[in-house]
Amino acid sequence: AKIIYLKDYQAPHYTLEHTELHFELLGDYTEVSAELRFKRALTAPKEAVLTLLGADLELLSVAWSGQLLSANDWQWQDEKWQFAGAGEGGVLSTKVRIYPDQNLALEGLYRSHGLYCTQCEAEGFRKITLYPDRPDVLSTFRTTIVADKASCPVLLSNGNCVATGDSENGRHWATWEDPHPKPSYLFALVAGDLAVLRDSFTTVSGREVALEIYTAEVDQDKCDHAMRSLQAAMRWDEERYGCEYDLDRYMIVAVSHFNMGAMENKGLNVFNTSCVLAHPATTTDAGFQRVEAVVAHEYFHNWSGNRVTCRDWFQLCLKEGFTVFRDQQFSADQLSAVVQRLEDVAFLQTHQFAEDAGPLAHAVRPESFVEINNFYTLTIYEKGAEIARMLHTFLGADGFRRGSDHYFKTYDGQAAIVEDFLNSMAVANGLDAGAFVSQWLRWYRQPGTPVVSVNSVWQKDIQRLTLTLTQTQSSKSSSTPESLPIPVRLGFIGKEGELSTSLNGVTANEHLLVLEQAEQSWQFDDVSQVPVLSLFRDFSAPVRVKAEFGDADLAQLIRLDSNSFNRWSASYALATREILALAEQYRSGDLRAHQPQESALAAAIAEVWSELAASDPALAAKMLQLPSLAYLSDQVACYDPEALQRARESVLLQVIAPLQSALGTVLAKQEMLKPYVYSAQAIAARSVEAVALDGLARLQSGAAAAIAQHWLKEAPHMSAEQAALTTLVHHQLPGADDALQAFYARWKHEPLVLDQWFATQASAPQAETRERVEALLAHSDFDATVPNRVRAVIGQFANNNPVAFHDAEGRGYGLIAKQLLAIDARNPQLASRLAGAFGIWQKLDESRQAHILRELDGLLSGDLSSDTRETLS
Ligand code: HT7
Ligand code: ZN
Repeated sequence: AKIIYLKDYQAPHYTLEHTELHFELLGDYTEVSAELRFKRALTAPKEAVLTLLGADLELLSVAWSGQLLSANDWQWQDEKWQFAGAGEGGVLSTKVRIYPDQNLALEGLYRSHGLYCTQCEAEGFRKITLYPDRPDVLSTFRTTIVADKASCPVLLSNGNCVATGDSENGRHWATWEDPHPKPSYLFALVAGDLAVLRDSFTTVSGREVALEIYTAEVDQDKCDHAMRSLQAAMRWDEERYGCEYDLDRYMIVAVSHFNMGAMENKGLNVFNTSCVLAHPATTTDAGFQRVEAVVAHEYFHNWSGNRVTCRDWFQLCLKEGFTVFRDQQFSADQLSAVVQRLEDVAFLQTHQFAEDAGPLAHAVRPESFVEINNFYTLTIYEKGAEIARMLHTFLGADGFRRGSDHYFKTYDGQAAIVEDFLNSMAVANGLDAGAFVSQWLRWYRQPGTPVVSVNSVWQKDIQRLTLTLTQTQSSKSSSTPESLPIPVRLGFIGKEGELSTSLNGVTANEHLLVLEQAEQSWQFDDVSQVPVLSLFRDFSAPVRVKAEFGDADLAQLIRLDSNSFNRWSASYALATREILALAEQYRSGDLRAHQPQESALAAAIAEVWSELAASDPALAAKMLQLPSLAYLSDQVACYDPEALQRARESVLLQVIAPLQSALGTVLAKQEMLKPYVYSAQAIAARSVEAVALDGLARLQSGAAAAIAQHWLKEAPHMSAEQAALTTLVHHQLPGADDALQAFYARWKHEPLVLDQWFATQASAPQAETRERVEALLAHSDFDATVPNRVRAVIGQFANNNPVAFHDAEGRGYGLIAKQLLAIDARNPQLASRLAGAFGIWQKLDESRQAHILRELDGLLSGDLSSDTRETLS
C-alpha cells in the first residue's frame, strides 16, 4: 500500500480559476463534462506539470484550449493523470461517463431509491470527473444539471440557482453558481423527487437567507426541529464567533443511504436521515439532541472548514477538531452545560483513550496515512476538540475569540495549516508566536494520552499546601516526547465544602495552573484544613490522572464539590475502582467476592441521591449510569469481559438497593407520560425516570415490567416507548417478545425507528444475542446496502455488546468477520469502520486473541479494500 507523508507536501503547479460542470443524468449512466480554467502558479517550477486525479472514470474526450488530445499526450497511472503541455495555463475540457446506480460505496455520485446525491469528502470528486481533487485547489463553480423532469423534479447544487428551463424528451435543467472559491470536496449535487420545508433567517447585517430542508414527502413532518436548530446555530455563530452566513440560500437534504452523519458541502449540506429527521412520535431525546448538534456542526463548518479550509488532509483536525469544539459549546448553551460536558468526556475517555492506547493510535495531526477515509477518527475529532478547548481555557473566552477572529480574517478564502491557527491565537493575544506555536503543536504531533501524577503535602502549622504535578507521555508517543502545556483548573474541598485558598497572592475558590514542564510545584496558602483536591475541573485537559485518593476522599467530592462535573467524575472514579477490585476477586477465585461487601460508592450516593433527583435530575440520572464495559476495558491491562460484567452488575445492585423507595418516588411523577417538550428540564425529568426504571428492573422485575408495559400503552412519545422496550428486552422481563412484535408492527414503515428496534435487540447484554443477531441478519427488513441498518445490527453487536461479541469460543468474532467481508465488497468505508471493533484484541486473554487473529488472518488473506486492509493490518 502506498503511504502518503506530510513531509512530502508540494504546492500544486497550477491554480484553478474557475470550474464549469455539466451533468447529464441519464437512466443507466451519467455523463459529466467539465471545463477547467487553469493558470500556472507563481511558485511553480520551470517544468510545471498539470496533475489531475481520476478514479473509476470512463474517459470519453479531452481537449486543451479547444484542441482534442489523445492518450499519447498525457500519462495516467493509478489515479494520477498528468499533462506536461499546459504552459502558462489554459482551459481543459473533459467528458466522462460514470455509473451512479452501481456505486454502492456511497462515495462520488450515487443513486439510491431514485435519489442522486454526492459525497466528495475526502477524495470522492475524482470519481465524478478528472480534477485537481485536493483541498488546496480552490475555485468558483458553475454547475448545470440536466435530468428527467418526472423522476427528478428537484435539481440542486452549491450556491445560487441562476437559471432553469425545460428541454426535450421530458427533461429539464438548472444552473447553479457558487461565487465562493472552494475545494472539490465541498462540491454537491442532488437530484430527485423531494419535498421541501422552507423558512428564513435574517443575518445580523439584515440580509435575508432562504432556508430549505429537502426530504422524502413522507418525512416532511419531521423537519421542524432541524429547522429550529439551524436558525439557533446561525444566530449563535454570529453572537459567539462573529460569523455571518454568506449566501442567499442554505439547503439541507436528507438521504437514507449515507456513510456518516452529514456533510458540510457549501450551501448544500447532505445529511443522513438519522441526523435531520426528528418528531416526538418517532425520535428519542438522544435523537433530538443529535439532530441539533449535527445541524449545528455542519453549519459551523461554513467558516471553520469552508471559508477557511485545510491545505491537505493531514490538517483535518483544523476543521474537525475546532468545529466539534464549537458544536459542543453550542449544545452546552442549548440544554444543560454540565450534562453536555460529562457526556462528551465519558465518550472521549471511553473511545478516544482506547483508540490512543491501541493499535490504531495516531497523532491529532498524523505524519502519514494510507487511506484518508480511515482518519476520520475519534482522535482527530474529539481529541482535536479538546485541544481547542484547552486553548480556550488557557487564553480565556475573550482571548480565544480574539484568536478565532484573527484566524478567520487572515485565512479567509485560503487553505490553512494547524500552525496558522495557533499563530492566530498567539498573535491576537500579544504572545510570542514562535514559542507558543511550537509548544502547543506538541499536542497535535504526539499520539497517546499523557498521564499526570499528583502529589500534595499539607503543612498544618503554616496552613500551606504544596502541590506537585508530573507529566509523562504514553509509550505511543514519538521517540523523544516533549512536555505538553496542560491547563489544570482546580479547587479545594474541605469537610464542609469548598475552601478559598491563595496562590501567588490571589485568593479564590478556584485556580488555573498550567503544567508545562515534566514536573512542577505550586504553593497554596491559607489552606485551613486538609482538603481533597478537586482537580481538572470540567476535564480541563485530556489526560489520565494518577492521584492517591482514598474512598473517603472521592465520597467527599461526590457530596461536596461545587463543580458538578467533578462530583460526577468522582462517582465515576469510585465506581471504576470498586468494579475493578471486585472483578479481580472474581478472576482470582476469591470466595469472599460472593458476599456483599461495603461499597463507599453506594453509601455516598445513598446520601445525596434523593436530594439530587429533585434538584438536578439530569446529574442524578448520570450518577446511576455506571461506567460501561468499554470504559472499564481501557482501565485494565487484561480485559476479562465476563468478570467485569459480573462485577459491574454487582456494584450497580449495591448502589441502587438502598434507593428503592427513592426510585419509586421518581417513577411516581410519571413525567415520562406527559406530552413531549424539548427542554433541558423535560429531558432531565425523563432521563431520571428511565434510569429509575432500569434500576427497578434489577430490584423488582415484576413491578418494573408492569411500569414498562404501562409506558408502552400510554407512551405519548418515542422516548417513553424506547425506554420501556429497552428495559423489557435488556432485562429479559416477561412480555419482552410480545412488546418487540407489537413495536415492529407499529413502526415497520419508519426506517429510523426500525433501526432502533434492531439496535435494541442487537445490544441486549446476553450471550444468546448472537443467535438473535443471526436471525436479524436474515430478517426481511435487514438490508446490508443501508449503512444505518448495518450499524444498527452489526455495529451494535460488535461495539455495544461486549458480553455477546467476546463469546469465549470466538463465535461473536466469526459472525462479525463474515459480515465484514460481505460489506467490504460493497462499501469499504463502512466495513473499515466496523473493523475497528477488533482494535481491542491486545487487551484480551490469549484464547480470545487467538480467535481474533485467526479471523483477521482469514480476512487479510482474501480480497479486501485498501481501507479495510489498512485497519485490519
Ligand atoms: N466533514 C464530513 C466528514 C466526512 C464524511 C461525511 C459523510 C460521508 C463521508 C464522509 N467522509 C468524511 C462530516 C463532518 O465531520 O462534518
Ligand atoms: Zn465536521
